[in-house]
Amino acid sequence: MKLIYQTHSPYARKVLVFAHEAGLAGRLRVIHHETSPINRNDDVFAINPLGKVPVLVLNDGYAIFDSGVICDYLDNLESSRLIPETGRAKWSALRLQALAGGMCDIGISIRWENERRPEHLRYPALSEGMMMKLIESYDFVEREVEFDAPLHVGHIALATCLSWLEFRGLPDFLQGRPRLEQWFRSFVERPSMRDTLYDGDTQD
Ligand SMILES: N[C@@H](CCC(=O)N[C@@H](CS)C(=O)NCC(=O)O)C(=O)O
Repeated sequence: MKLIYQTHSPYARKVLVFAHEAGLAGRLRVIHHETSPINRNDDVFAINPLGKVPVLVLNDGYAIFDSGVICDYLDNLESSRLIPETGRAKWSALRLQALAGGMCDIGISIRWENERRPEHLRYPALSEGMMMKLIESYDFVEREVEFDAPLHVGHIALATCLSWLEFRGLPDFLQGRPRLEQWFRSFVERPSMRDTLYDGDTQD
């Protein structure tokens, strides 16, 4: 299978860390692509009309997106399940995955407002509103996440998201959040994280 990837995408890294943790990384050919809504990548559009990565291309050419669906697909290939099948464990894992995805979306919005958009088109009130959502999310994570539950997709999504926020210099999430700090510092030492460090910059 081919994983259409990006070395600085938190959504793509979530999939790759998931594959490492599921013992499937060896079955993926990882191919880096640059994407931006203002810099069309025809190869990506050929397999995803949204022009976004990650995309998993199966051996028969069928393309699967987005990152959550790819993780679900991979989870169904293996018996070592990282998405709990039923009950509160399942909803907690999927809810955390959704929160982490939303936090990445917010981080990207903040970067548009603060760096990517031409200066005369920036709107500080939007950036401030997005910052507020990020801080609310950090506090929710500190309060609510069961860090000691068996490893699941939500943990992977959160770690890859936080690591990206740190990589991009977005607001600190460790200060004053001791449960999160202890978990995150240990999680980034996992081989799956150490083998997939972020690199590069967005090409707009
Ligand atoms: N919800 C999607 C988000 C994917 C996404 O936004 N990927 C970014 C890279 S970090 C992208 O390719 N952006 C290009 C664009 O917005 O046109 C997922 O989870 O896979």
